[in-house]
Amino acid sequence: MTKCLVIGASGQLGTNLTGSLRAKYGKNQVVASDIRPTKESSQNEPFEVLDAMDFEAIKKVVEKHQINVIYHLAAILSAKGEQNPEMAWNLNMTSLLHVLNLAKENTKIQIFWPSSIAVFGPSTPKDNTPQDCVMDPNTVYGISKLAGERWCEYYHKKHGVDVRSVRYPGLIGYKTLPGGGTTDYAVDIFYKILQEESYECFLKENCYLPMMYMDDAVKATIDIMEAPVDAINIRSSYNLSAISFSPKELYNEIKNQISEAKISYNPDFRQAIADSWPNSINDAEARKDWGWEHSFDLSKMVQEIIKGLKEQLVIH
Ligand code: AKB
Repeated sequence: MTKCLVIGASGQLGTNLTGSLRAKYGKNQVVASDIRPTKESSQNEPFEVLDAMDFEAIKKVVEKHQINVIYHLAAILSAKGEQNPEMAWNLNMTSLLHVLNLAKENTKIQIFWPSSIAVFGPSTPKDNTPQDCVMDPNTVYGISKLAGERWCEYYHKKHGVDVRSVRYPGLIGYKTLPGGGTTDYAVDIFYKILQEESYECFLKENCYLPMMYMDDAVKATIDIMEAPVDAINIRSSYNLSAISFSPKELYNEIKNQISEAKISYNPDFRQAIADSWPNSINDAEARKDWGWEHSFDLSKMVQEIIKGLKEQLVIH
């Protein structure tokens, strides 16, 4: 019987993933955890306050709830990581090594750990970026994700740990706000346009980045974890792709539905991060090995977000 622990359950992906895992396996089969309780955590039971930097605390929660699957999502993302590189490196690496070491002690525990398109860098081929190519990340977040991928493969080969991973593109959802990423503009734009009719974008209008709607990201995460063990041929991390667009294309799609929408561009330090990442990703291996397919294109995603956010913000 699957019993999951989600570390970082109050974050953007964590909130959505926890909900879907509970719908699938049952509420009590999925323990949510985060560094501090949130307003909602009393309705989010089972919930544990858990510091991902504390090995003994993670071990205690795993033993208490007899966890056999850990989704370790806690991390500092690209933009925030550049403000405090040492803290980003420490959190991203130490917490990953804690869950890998736990699974090394008990190989019945399966691990999901997210990597990112941030593992790529300025010398990486920009278009249709292959699974294996030059990787020279120049953000601390990207460096930690690339190092993390090497650790995952190492723990699988040396210690038989069943760790699985995907390189997420920018994730776009409306239920929870992202925090500290470079692709966050693609979420912020919806809130600002619905509330204030205009948005000032921190990236250039023609800056293409790989992106994915949250429902697709959750589906990919559950699909890779449920795939038979011999289908998983890549133990570092799989390229994963859905859509690629620029701020201008996203804005045009939103304007089709909200004619008053306005945008201006004022690129900041995040532009250099975006410039170092691919425009689009080749995810043939994920499609071949475990049957990955995305469902949301740009227009379907925009419709879904505007509808959902209007209900959430009570705008008519
Ligand atoms: C970020 O922008 O830092 C993240 C990512 C692409 O991993 N959304």
